[in-house]
Amino acid sequence: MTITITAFERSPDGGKGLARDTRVRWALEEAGLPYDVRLVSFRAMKEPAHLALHPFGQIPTYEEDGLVLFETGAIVLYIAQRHGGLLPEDANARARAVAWMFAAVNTVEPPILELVTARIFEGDKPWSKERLPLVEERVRDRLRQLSAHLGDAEWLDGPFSAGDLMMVSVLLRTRPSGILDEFPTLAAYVARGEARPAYQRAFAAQLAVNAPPAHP
Ligand SMILES: N[C@@H](CCC(=O)N[C@@H](CS)C(=O)NCC(=O)O)C(=O)O
Repeated sequence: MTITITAFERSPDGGKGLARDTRVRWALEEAGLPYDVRLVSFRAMKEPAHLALHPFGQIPTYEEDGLVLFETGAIVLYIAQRHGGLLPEDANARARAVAWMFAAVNTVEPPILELVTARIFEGDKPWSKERLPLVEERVRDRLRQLSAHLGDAEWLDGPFSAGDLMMVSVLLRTRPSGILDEFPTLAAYVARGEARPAYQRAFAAQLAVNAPPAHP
């Protein structure tokens, strides 16, 4: 079995681990699966060879013995369903972990993506100063709710699961804005995720691509 994922040839975040290949790398590391990485340029992502793997011309993709997947939620779920450690055995607990995966990408990530757009791509627009506080407040609303739910718990629902993997990955994207640190409960939750050896390996692997050590 050979697993190949795609990742940015050079991530715009310069190696902060915010590009979405990191969450797939993390899942593969949690599952103990070796994988290859094919790096793609922004131009190559929009060319037919890559569009055949990913209809929206994005990264990451996942290839394994004739199977091609895109969408990180689907990729992480596929890995989690086939290998131990990322989903509970109990059927109800498993369904709840999957619900948290969807919550991460479908409820929490959208306002965070708006924030990234507002800060990075719309920062030079004349209306940006007025819009940004509105977008930030939408992110805070979600983070307040999530923080209240998490409370003193270590993870979202019992032991660490793919739901936490996706949620931590999504929350990491609020760090550059400073908003994550406004929520100490969530900042500590994210730090617990980052402290996992599998995350550390995933982070180091993407860093080696995006900020390779300088040679003397
Ligand atoms: N919903 C998709 C989003 C994929 C996505 O936005 N990928 C970004 C990198 S993190 C990308 O390829 N951006 C370049 C582009 O859209 O041209 C997923 O979770 O896989």
